[in-house]
Amino acid sequence: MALQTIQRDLVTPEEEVKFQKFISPPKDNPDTPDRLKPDIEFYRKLMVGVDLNLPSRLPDGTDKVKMMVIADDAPKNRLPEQFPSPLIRVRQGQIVHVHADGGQDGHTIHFHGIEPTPMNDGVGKDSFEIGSYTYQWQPKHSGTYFYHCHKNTTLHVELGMYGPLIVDPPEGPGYVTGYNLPGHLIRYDVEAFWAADEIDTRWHDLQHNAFLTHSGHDPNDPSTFTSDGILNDFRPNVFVISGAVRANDTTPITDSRVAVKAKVGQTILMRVVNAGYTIQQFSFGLDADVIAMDGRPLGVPPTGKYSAPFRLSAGTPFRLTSAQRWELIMRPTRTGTFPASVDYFDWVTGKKLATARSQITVA
Ligand SMILES: [Cu+2]
Repeated sequence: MALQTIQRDLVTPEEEVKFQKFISPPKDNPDTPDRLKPDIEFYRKLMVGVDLNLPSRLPDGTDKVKMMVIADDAPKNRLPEQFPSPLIRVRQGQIVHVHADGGQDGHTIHFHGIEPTPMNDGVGKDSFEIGSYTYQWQPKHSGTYFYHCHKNTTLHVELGMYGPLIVDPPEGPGYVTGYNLPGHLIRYDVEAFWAADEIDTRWHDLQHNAFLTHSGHDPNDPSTFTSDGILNDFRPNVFVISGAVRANDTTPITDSRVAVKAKVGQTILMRVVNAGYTIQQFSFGLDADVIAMDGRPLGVPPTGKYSAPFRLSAGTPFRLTSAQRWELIMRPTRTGTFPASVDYFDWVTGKKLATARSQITVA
């Protein structure tokens, strides 16, 4: 597909001042450079509180965790506030606008795996933190992604400021790009998106700039660093898949965001992302073809020229670290209830911390 090329001049000194790094809150709410008419638009408000109810009380008596999310902010038909943040779904080649309101605190949205211009990449330290801004980008590769705040990232992502991002091929939902001659399209009937994550409830009592340099100060002056953070000390005590909290190591999650239902003869597309900080080991009780990793289809030119899709036989585990994404195709041939699980391993010691179970029901 031919993508649109924008001819532009260099950023002027007047423009540049609006895009200064390390300014929190930003000096200005800059206009989007090279702004085009969008094919699709989303509205997001950064850092909105949502309670995550727990299936049982923690030892300290708490029965909910305060999450911070990137909420839908659409002028009409606004989605309820939710954890994880609501899906952004676009098609390859579309001009996408995401109108983001970061408020006075200054947040960002980074569209992980998308390749926009630097101003639209939403990496606070490399571009700028926003008050309000319209992110503009055009996805070149269909696949599985996620988006998240990239200010004080370690904390803000942990607090819940992330959401799933799907780039469909131009044919739209129901088709995924994967090795399949002649057109490298695979049709699927059932789609699931697992964002596995874990929560250290102590972190949710921190203020959102914890361990960040004080706003407005010289970011290179150590005397402005705060020491109220514990972000090297991660001891998760709540484990989730796509916002559904597991009760214990053995009870399957039946929440419809996680449990998969399909019929014999149907094709299941399983999208999986490690949205946490542990090493996550996934296992599915059906044979699966791994067709894509990190938003790039295996075996499909140009990016997959030197790779190939491969088969994982039922129950074969695979591990993902933070932000890794895999796409798996499963084609159940018999009825039954098949296990599906995530094991969470400590990011430093490698010790197993917990298991979250669910299932794939084939009728
Ligand atoms: Cu943030």
